[in-house]
Amino acid sequence: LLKGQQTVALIGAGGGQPKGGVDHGPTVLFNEGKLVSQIEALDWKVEVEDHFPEFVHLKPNGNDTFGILKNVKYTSDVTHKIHNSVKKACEDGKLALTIGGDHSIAIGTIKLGVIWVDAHGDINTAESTSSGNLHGCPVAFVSGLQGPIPHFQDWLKPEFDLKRIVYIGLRDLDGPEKQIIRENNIKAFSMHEVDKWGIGRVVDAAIQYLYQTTPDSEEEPAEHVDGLDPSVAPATGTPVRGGLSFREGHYIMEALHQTGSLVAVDITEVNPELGTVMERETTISIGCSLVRSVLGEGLLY
Ligand code: HAR
Repeated sequence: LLKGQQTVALIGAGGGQPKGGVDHGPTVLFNEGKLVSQIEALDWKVEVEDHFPEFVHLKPNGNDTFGILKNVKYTSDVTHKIHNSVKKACEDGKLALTIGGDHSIAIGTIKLGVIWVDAHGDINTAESTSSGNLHGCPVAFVSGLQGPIPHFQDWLKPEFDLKRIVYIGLRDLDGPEKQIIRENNIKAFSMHEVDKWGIGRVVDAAIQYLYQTTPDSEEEPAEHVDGLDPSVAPATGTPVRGGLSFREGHYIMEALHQTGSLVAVDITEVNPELGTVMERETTISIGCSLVRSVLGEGLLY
């Protein structure tokens, strides 16, 4: 499994949307969650590249806007750095594991075929967004649905083909996002399909689909803790009821491990500043267990 890779490049990220706290996701998963030793216990080498200290200096400011979009230069700077780190890790044959942060970081991490596990589609453009939050936009940015935007246009090549993304767990799309998904024929399994077919069949179909559309067959799952139901991952900025169960979330990770084709993983939207002490701990611990799961914990063969 994951042939050839022995090293996880653990990349700490942050940035994007204005609710504080989510930037601390990597720090709490590393320190309180003891993520590094958990990964080492699964026989992987770990190289940590925590960008958080640099991002603190970049700091968003109120004037950093483009139309309704907020924190544009800041998010561009952050995602550009993450992009370089992920690219380098993949070129060196390491598994790039990026810990958010919010999911604007996908602007920097997205690559070949992607399984996007989330309550949200995050495919808004500058025109369709009603919040102006960049974490609602990364899929539009990387695919070119969004035209050139200051700062991003200096480095981002919007070449991602929308045939190479599959959504799982959707249940909170904005009206224009539904239209964008339908018009572009994007493969999507909402919670309705998860209920109807069960997680096993949905994940099989998602993987099959990507093998057809992504001939080089390398995958990246982007698991947002808000894909999970808030009862299992409560400390997150945009919780939506009716999500994936604890086991469904882990099943996805195990099944992706089994493909042997993973190049990168993103875990995002853990916000340690939200919720009660217990909700915070539950969410940190599920962030860590999703990582262990995608590295093969829990699989016998
Ligand atoms: N659709 C809303 C917006 O564009 C909310 C997006 C929230 N996205 C995430 N991703 N939390 O995980 O603002």
